[in-house]
Amino acid sequence: MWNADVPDYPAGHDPSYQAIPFFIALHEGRSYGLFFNNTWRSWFDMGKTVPRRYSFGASGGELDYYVFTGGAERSPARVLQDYTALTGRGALPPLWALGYHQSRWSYMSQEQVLDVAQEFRKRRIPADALYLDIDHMDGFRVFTWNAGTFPDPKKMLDQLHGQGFRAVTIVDPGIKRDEGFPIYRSGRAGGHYVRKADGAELHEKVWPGVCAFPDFTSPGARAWFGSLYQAPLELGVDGFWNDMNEPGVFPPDGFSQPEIGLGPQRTFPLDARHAGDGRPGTHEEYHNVYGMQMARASFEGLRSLRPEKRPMVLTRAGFAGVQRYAAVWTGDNSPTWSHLALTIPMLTNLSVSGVPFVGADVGGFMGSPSAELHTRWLQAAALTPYFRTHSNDVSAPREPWAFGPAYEAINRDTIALRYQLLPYLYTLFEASERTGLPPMRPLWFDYPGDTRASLIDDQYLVGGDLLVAPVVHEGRTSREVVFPKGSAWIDWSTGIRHEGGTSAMVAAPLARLPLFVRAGASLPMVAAPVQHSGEMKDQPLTLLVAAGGTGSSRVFQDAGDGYAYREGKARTITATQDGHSLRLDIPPRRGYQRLGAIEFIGLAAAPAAVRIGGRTVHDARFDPATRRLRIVLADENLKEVVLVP
Ligand code: NBV
Repeated sequence: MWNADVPDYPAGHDPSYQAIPFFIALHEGRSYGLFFNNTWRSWFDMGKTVPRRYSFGASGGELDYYVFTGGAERSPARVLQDYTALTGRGALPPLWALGYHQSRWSYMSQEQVLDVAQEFRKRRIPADALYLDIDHMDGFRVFTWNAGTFPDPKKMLDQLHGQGFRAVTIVDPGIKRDEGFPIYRSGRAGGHYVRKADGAELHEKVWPGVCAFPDFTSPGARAWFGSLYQAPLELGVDGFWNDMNEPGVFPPDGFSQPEIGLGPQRTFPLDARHAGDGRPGTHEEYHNVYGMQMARASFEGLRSLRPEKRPMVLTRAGFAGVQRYAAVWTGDNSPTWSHLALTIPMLTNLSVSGVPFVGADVGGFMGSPSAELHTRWLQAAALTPYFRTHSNDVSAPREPWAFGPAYEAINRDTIALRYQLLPYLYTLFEASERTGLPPMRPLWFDYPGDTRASLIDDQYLVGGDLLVAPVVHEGRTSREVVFPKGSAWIDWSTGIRHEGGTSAMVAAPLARLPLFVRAGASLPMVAAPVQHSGEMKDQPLTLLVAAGGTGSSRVFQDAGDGYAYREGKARTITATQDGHSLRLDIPPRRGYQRLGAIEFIGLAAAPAAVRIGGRTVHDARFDPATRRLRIVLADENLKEVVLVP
């Protein structure tokens, strides 16, 4: 457990960008969890040295650990609820943060950024955010702009906002040691930098050249760094991206790729000094929390500078509890099929480590994916919590249209699927804030008793109601899907029902992401095409009801940003299915999207009649090809829909 900058990491490589010394055990359907509350370099030997025995330890600190028994249920969900009650839960992100995000290292000028934005709108491909990587800065000095290439950031940001885009800028921890740089001087004057063992300011090389580094384990340094967000906020920047915060540094005699690659990681000297929030200590003790404390400085700065909006912070490094401050992405992955496959276990493992808002760079960061790999990757990522395409400085363009018209059409549909299901994802994030349960889950998390399903790592669940089985191998047009025991699953595209405990080969032509809805579930969707999340509020909701099961589902609605929902300015619709009836509890509207339609899927045939409140509905439409029955609602005054077989 040692936060490390590991570009191009092979599968199974250890250590990685984040150290979260927590695991969930599962044995014969029963779970417990163990959290080793130790920030030093720690290790876990899971039956490697002595089979059937595990051990753990650290290079320093105390043997302080928590065991979560899982309560009476002994379930993974209960373990995670208890773990996140201790280490914190992810706050509900602003709605736009759950949309599609497009990034690259770097969009080099303000014209280029605006061109990309315009291209999205012209081609009617939905997107919510564009990212500005390190080249937007003046000589990589944080919180500055390159006056040559971004002469008028305010104007650019206004134009982006006018088209419904948000902008996210990168903020690295290294601050250029430059007497002419006011931020460097103000950090030094405040005594906010990490010091060497001999007390002198610590200097290491990163992008800007020689840098000093804020000591994020000091409350004063965090407050100071947090206050620096005022300038970009005033210009209109919407979100922020903390990179290189393991911390990763370059070799003293210049940057060379192999040396920041795998192997012993370049970071601060282990005897560098940190304030440790009142408990001073060495870098060896605080290395693993440096990144999380940076994300905290960013999050808390944004909370106090702009209290009416929810912060959007993305971080690369983190520790147990990072979920309180930021979304997490899995760093510099590669454009290979094995890296695509790896995203599922990586993201589900982060999720069950308490971090709900997670994603991997779509297409692989380290180079250029083939058109097919990119298309499949976009599909696999479309329902992951954080959905961003990003690539390095030498890779070919990777906007959704970059691979030609045939792929563009598929990519558009993939991103549109994300937007259709955004109300469902949003509902899951609201629940996650209260319960700690992640939107993205490995199958064993919800089905701990199903031994076969619990071994699957190329499928994932989104909440309890969606099962996603992406194609992660080249050239495939079908794949096997394992359906967890205890639920039946309705194929999103065909309406075909699969019983739990079975598996099936399903068709997966290039244009299709195999997707299944749990019978009994009711999912909120926006059926009409939107260009960004801001357009959703004007569209009615469609409730997608997977027939032939029982269950109760929620739909959470609020303003999409801000904190009024915590004072009750929100509404929750409940839909309960049992047998052939769907009961609805729809509180009065107060300006949220209205429920405009109900769509049943998984019906074997058209029902003989559809009744709402005892009256027969005459314009319900059944499509035998998809087995969907669509009922358009005149208003929200309904309590029950009955399908007469
Ligand atoms: O800022 C440049 C990149 C960034 O695009 C990437 O997402 C980070 O993971 N950054 C790493 C630093 C350069 C790595 C070679």
